[in-house]
Amino acid sequence: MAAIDYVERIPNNVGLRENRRLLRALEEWQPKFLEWWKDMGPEGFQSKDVYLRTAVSVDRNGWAHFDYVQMPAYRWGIFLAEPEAGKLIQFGDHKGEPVWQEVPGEYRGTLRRLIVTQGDTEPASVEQQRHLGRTAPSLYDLRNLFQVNVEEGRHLWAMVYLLDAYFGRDGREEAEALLQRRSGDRDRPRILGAFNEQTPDWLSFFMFSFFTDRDGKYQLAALAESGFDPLARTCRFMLTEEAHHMFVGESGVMRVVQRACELEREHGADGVSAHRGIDLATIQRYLNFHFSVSLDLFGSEISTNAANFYTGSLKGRFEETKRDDDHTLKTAVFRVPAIDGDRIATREEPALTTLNERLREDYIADCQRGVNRWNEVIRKHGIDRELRLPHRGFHRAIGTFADVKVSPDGHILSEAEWDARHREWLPTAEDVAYVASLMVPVTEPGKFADWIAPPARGINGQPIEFEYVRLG
Ligand code: BYC
Ligand code: FE
Ligand code: FE
Repeated sequence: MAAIDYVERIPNNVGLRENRRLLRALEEWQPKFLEWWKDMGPEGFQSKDVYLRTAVSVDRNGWAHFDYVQMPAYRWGIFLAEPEAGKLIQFGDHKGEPVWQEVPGEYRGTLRRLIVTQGDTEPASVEQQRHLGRTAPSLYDLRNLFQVNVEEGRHLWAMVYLLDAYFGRDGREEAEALLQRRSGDRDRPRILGAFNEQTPDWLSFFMFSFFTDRDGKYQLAALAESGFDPLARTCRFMLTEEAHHMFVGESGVMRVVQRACELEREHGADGVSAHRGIDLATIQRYLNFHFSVSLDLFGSEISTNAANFYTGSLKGRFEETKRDDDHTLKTAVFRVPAIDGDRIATREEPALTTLNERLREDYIADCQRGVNRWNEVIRKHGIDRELRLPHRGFHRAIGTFADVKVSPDGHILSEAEWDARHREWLPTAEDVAYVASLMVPVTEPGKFADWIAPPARGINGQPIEFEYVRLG
């Protein structure tokens, strides 16, 4: 009986009820997850009612479900996009074979590692954001933060499902380890760099959701092409949730930009901070930081790992099936950035080893579209300045640019030049302290902190002054 109860507590479309072994594994993992959520999830709001969207099924209607929920009672479930009958692998050495429903022995280690790396980022982001509830600029924003957090929790469930269902005992061990690493911990850090950085304030959170969740979009899209069908279907469903995270980031930054412009028009560029806004120069430095740290998440320009992922039909390109080529890339070449003395040039390389860079290029183009929309707001205020993505070599720690210093406009600098100027380009201790000083909670429905404009509309057709989180 307990097992049946439990099934009903995990919404799923994977036939959990019929799979006793998997059920037992998840049953053992769930209390540990909840323990982790209590320790490392949003601090201070666990018993508050939050107006959340819960996915209760993968069809259209499943999406429309909004209600007040206390976060620990959120129905973290396991959802895969619907299978496609007769689906064939679209790329790599196994192109044309039916997609796999089980893990091919030869790729077991590689696939597990990809899934663990993906899974590790999800709880990491929740840990990074756990203090932000205390300083939310409005109830609307507070609710959006929590929506993102519970969904990242669900993305962790999605990867744990794959580990438990397809990787036996070592999968179970990895599922445990995902709850044991901690963002920023010296001894047991999260796997990827950006997920050990701090998210100390809401401008960082919006930048993170815009830039780093967007890496999530591109990585998930590449994994959604995988020949391992359960992974592909899991990622396809996660992508639908990722869109909201990027919306939170893009609209959040846009509202900060809007406020900066309003204050600048009224009081001049130097008057923005006197009136508790965040000026465009500071926003630019935050942008530079989050963009560069997120670029590192794509790995090195030249990567045999990436080639092996592709050749093994495990991880494709963004929109693999829309590309007009042979989808094996054995003879193709691709130009990647390279350092040539004191300048940045390009070099032709076998396409297979450059796949990280290709994905990064698709990502950069997508980032640019968002930045253009921010610039549209600046232009509408009659201000003749722009936000810009820095050069891809700026402030990098992984790959070709890891050992050189590059300015935002793409020039290689000496250490001395870098030391003299990096304060213009990256958030300074003063910026961080100033932004921190703005982070006072605003909890009255319909009210917003001084440094951010209200959103254009509320959530799910509710008014902006709706009580999105009941704090009483
Ligand atoms: N930090 O061959 P290389 C998301 C390691 S975000 C630390 O160039 P590869 C989300 C690398 O592991 C999406 N280490 O890299 C967003 C390798 O180690 P080994 C997350 C790094 O393997 C917001 C070595 O350096 N998902 O979902 O081609 C909120 C050589 O590297 C880093 C994925 O990333 C780094 N930045 O590519 C919540 C997808 N970069 O082999 C969630 C799964 C590289 O020498 N992961 N290294 O021990 C992958 O596809 C690949 O592992 C990577 C790296 C693209 C990350
Ligand atoms: Fe996620
Ligand atoms: Fe996300």
